[in-house]
Amino acid sequence: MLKHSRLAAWIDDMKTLCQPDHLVICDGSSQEYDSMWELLLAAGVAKKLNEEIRPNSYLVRSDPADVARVESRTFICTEAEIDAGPTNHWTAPDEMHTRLKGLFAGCMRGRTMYVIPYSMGPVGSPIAHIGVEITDSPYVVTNMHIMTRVGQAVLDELGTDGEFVPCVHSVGVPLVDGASDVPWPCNPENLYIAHFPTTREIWSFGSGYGGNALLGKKCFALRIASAMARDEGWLAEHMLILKLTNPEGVVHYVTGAFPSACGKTNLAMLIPTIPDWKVETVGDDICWMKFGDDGQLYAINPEAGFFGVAPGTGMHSNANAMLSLTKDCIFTNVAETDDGDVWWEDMTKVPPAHLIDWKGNDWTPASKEPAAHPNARFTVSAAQCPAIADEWEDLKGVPISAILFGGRRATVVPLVNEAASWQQGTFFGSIVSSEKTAAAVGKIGELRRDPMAMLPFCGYNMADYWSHWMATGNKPGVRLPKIYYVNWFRKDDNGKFMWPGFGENSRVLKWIFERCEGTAECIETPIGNLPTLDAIDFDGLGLSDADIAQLLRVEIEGWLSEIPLIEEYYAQFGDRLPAELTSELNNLRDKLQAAKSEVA
Ligand code: O2Y
Ligand code: MN
Repeated sequence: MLKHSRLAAWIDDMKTLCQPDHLVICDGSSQEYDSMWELLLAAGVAKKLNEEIRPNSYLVRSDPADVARVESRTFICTEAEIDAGPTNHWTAPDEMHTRLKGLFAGCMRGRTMYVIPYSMGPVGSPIAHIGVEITDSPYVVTNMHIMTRVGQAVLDELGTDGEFVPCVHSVGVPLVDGASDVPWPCNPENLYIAHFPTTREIWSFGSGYGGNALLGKKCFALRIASAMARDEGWLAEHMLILKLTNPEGVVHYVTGAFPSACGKTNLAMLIPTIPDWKVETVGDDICWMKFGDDGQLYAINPEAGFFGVAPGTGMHSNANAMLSLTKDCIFTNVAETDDGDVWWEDMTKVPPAHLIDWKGNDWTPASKEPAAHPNARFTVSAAQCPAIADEWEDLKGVPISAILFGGRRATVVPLVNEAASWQQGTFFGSIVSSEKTAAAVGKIGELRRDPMAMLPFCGYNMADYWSHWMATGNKPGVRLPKIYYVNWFRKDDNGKFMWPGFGENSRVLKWIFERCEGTAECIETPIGNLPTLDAIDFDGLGLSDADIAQLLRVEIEGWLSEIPLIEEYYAQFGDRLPAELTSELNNLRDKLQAAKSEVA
């Protein structure tokens, strides 16, 4: 018996609409988790991996038409189109509700409706929020068990009238008149991932994959939460959270926003190459920050697990991720080895001689297609990460000293620069750009602007979101984090990466740490504060003085040629663009021109 009458009424309404054969209120137990796998094994979509090698772990193969988030079918439904802004797909709420109600009518016939009460963030944290996902996918239930906190404790926290975000999901394939099921039901022709920021609800139809279906993640923790954060004066960001400890035991917590496939999970779990420095993980993807009584921003990771990209992950690139994956994992769309384990590109230098690929076909190193889908995923509890920080579930969150923005830029953007103010930092965040990736459907390799790495995840007009950042910086009595723009992806004239990245990024983190402590040197430039040439420890990297100068220089011409591109990008936001951004852009132009005439 549910004691929350609004929740009970909503479940009744959804049951009437979707007409499932059965209804289950999920309790988050291990028995429930195991029973979902029994269903998925029987359906032929999952395979239990070799218990000796990878205990209690499963491989799932999705339909090849359902392998990634689909931005073109992701909608922000506000009354006025302008409130969704030019970077989101928009439909009016009434129109979308009508369309969805038509699709959801009877969509769960022949299936079970699972009701998943879940907390984003440790249950009881003042920074956490609660959602309830209704789904007809047992695969979603298993993933939600790992990625969020599910069960009775959440219902207890909700009490009789607590706030929750209602999230409805269906794979969109009713089983009518005893029709037989397929291993991975989905309905890509009728795909909708619809968000209603005003009424704070989410409806998703037609996909069973990742961000489209695990509605606590991108849909709630970013799109809906960003609108909640705007209304309530906090920040919901697409950021990792890491704990950095120096050899003396002093700690700073750092967040970082990077577009998909820029090595965010690797940075969150980095093993420093500099002696006696320690990096520990608080979160790898999403960060919610609220002001504490002391005026500092405190952050939690609203998630309980990692839904990481498998290809590219190996002991060489992210040992902590690999060591997290030894047991109790879900692998989706990776390849299967002959001894019943998993493999993906770059997991090992030498691929196995034979595999079953993500589509279920024989594969050898001579095969033309990759063995794992480029967006293949692992799902694993964050608690299994050897680098997880003790305080990762601290109810009050961790105080943030620095915020990083970064993209994948071959030219212009230096290795690191520090914003001279919160306003300049917000400007840097607004102009982040990166190459397109496999996590989003589209052409791989193209460059796109991805402000604050929130382009696909901002639940309202991006320009209003920037205004919210500006307002956050103007709150009286706050002690704001410093903001940095980093770029691990500079290339030299021969197209070779100039910076080794991975564990060596700790050298940049050290400089940032020391800036927070007030002990590291910098020089003031038109693009903020740059490290002096000897402020970062480059010893042993084999970089020449010219390389270092190149990594840390202000490319005046390059930045000047970016300005019209930024202007053009900003123009789409019309008068919603905060005046502070125009003023930052004008300041940058003036300072670059002054620096240019000085050099000349
Ligand atoms: O393709 C998907 O459904 C997942 S996308 C994703 C998953 C985990 C973390 N980040 C992302 C992303 O696209 O930023
Ligand atoms: Mn992400």
